[in-house]
Amino acid sequence: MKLKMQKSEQLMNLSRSLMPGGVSSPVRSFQAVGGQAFVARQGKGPYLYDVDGNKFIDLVCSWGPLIHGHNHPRIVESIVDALKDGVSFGVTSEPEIKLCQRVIEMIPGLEMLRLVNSGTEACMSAIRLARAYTNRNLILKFEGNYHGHADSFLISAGSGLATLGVAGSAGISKDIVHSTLVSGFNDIESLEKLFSEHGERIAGVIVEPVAGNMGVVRPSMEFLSSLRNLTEKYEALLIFDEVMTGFRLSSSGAQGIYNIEPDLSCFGKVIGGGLPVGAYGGKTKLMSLVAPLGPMYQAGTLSGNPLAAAAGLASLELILDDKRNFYQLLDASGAHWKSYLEAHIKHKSYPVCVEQIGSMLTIFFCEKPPRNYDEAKVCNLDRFKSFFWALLERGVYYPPSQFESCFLSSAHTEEIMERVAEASVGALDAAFEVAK
Ligand code: KE4
Repeated sequence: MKLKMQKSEQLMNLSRSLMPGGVSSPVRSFQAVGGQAFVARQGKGPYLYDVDGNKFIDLVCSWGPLIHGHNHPRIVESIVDALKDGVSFGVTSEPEIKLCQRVIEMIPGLEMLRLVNSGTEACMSAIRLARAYTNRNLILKFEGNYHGHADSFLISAGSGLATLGVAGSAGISKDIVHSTLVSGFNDIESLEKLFSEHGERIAGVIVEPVAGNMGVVRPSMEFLSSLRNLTEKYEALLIFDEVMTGFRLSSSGAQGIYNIEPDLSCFGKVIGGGLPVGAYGGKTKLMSLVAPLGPMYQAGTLSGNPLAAAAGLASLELILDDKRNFYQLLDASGAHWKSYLEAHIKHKSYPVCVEQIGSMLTIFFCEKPPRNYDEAKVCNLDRFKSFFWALLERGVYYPPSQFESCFLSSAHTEEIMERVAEASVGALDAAFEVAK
């Protein structure tokens, strides 16, 4: 059924005259899938409503933060309560202390944390700290990983850059490019080679412990343990970017699942409950270099904002209310959807595969689950585009990019997921029908 998009079209025309591409973040332009991006009006539980009255089951959930769905009453209440005391103080407030305390309690080995306003800020501060601590210059990242839009990261990055089909960004100075080494994700050989050539000059390695920004790509255990061993051997810092995976894959993120303790961790998304929060942290020995204690400067007008901290705290406390069951239900939703899809894909012999871990899932339009960015890039993007629109027309909003992950929430009940499963199988058939 063709979607009504008149109001979205009008608003996006106005928006395009005011903001680049009419968006505050590129992926929202739907540029990778063509067609008219919709304008959101309201979110409620698993649903997103647009300004034309269309109602979608939301599989994006604001790109990860909304692990309890839209407008969970407990999170709304925490924001309203905090609001009664004020929106911002510019001095420490109790909500930010409590949020830090909660995050530190939930991540084994974490001793100290600094709150910032985004995942980008968390990751850029973590690499600055690695350079400050080691007095070295080089940072090593992985193809297809995305750590936000700080200069050092916009080299062979995933997420929005992959979505737009660009490897890097204009405006990055040459010396920044030369200070960032890039290795293949899951490629131990290339990692060992880079360390043997540059090891003594590497300040830190930053990695998405489970990659979500080329679509979901699991690490091999050997890859993660090689990372830990090599960084220890060469005394470089290992930084886990858990902005996406933190508190999504388990109550202690991906590091809890793979049982590897990084030197620094970056968080975001879930710990803000939908409001702007990022954080980076590690042992006190490292964090004591951060101003005002030490020589590494980092600051932020609205860092630790009391409303955002209150929302993040409520988000974590909802998880802790029954964390075992919380993740079991989320994981089951993802697993059931995956097996339903795989049965249909097998039955129809579609060149499609599904990668899923917990409540993160990607449907790849290629034969086998990618193990790295090169393998993800061979996906059939035209087929993906037809699938995206066929699914949207069936009332399900899937991420508008092959190189992103779906995010499920506790609001995605069994009944909702049955509808998602039916619609996604129908959209696959439609996408392959079109191709005939
Ligand atoms: P932000 O600066 O967007 O809050 O976080 C950057 C970031 C850092 N690390 C990881 C692993 C991330 O996934 C992100 C941001 N994720 C993307 C979606 N894949 C945000 C969506 C967008 O850019 O609009």
